[in-house]
Amino acid sequence: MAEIKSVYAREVLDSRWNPTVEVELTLADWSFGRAIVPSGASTWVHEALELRDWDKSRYLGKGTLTAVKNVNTDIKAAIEWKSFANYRELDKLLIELDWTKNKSKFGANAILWVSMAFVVACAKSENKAIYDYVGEWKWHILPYPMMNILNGWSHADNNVDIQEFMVVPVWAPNFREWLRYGAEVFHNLKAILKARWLATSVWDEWWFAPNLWSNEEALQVIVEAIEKAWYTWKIKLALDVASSEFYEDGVYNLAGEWRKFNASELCGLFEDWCNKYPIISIEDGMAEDDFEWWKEMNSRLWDKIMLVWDDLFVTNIERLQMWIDQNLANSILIKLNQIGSVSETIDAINLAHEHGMRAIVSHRSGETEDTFIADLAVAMNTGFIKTGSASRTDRIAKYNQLMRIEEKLGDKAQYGKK
Ligand code: 2PG
Ligand code: MG
Repeated sequence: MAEIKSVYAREVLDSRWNPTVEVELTLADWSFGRAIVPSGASTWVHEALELRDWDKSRYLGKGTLTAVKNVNTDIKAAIEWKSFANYRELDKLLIELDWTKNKSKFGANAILWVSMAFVVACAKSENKAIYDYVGEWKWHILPYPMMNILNGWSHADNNVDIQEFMVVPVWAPNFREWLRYGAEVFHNLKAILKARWLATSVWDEWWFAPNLWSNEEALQVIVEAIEKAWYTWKIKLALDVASSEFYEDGVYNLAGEWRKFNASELCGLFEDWCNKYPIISIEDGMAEDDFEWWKEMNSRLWDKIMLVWDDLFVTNIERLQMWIDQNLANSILIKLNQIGSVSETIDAINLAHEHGMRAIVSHRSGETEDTFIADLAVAMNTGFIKTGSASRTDRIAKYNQLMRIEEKLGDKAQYGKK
């Protein structure tokens, strides 16, 4: 049993200069845990509620003082000087106290901070690393890093329609080397863009966001950068299309290149790209409402690549189960703040794994120095982590934590989830 001595929340800032909340939690044995929750830009209707103040006089309405107050009053009163057998028991109480389906009473951000901080404190109390405390496995898989290096749509102000282009180093002896390959491609890409007088400033997840002639040109420049770094065949590609964002009434509007596609044509475009480029994963390829067509996309690409759903499943086991029952899912993106507690996140990963699906632990576009997701990916042996580009500390912090974990695991580290 772990007894909570104190819990305290304060407003801090995320990587986009928007407020978020940090929670500090101390157990009766003085073990201490701190957590900060990130925030998404391409959030979807089914996500748990991220509570904002909507007071326009502070941070353009994005203040988080209401959520802070919820932790420092109601949640504090309910959990201080109480003992919990584990984080599941604490999460259960918090979820019951909130009682809404999307955690809108306290805010998913308020509940998740407490849930994460408790896990961190309990791990300290048991003198374990977080991945060890959560995972309880005898062995651990280091995740392939899905490194986002070129972007468009809601994550940038350029003319590229597809939200994320990621490099995934796969042929290297260890995690540290995967990272080096990715970083070298990033620097080569910068040189290529610069030589063409294209923008090399970096955006939210610290990727490049140049204006290009087409979405395919993004794939071409990245492949060029991979070749220039001498990593052809050693690095694969992944896309987050986030297609719901440019879908309306049956039409996918790739406005940046002045082309409109119906679902069949868009599937055709993906098939073509998968034949021409080393793509191993496409996230949110079809719009959420375009149900018939994502069935079609599944039938065309299921055996070739990971078909990842983010906006559709929102780390929610009920939603995930619905699609599993219809045999329509092969991979899920996992974001703690989409569902709002550690135990529900772990349940979603377990459910995916039980059904032979891949689960990819992911950051949000607005991040912080918190490295919890690095431990979570190793704890749950997901084999993949998506946590941004090889630049700027909020993303690098996760990669650095994974290098620490790799070193600590020594010969217990395993590589190469198939
Ligand atoms: C996504 C994420 C992370 P956001 O769509 O997968 O890249 O973006 O946090 O804005 O939802
Ligand atoms: Mg996504």
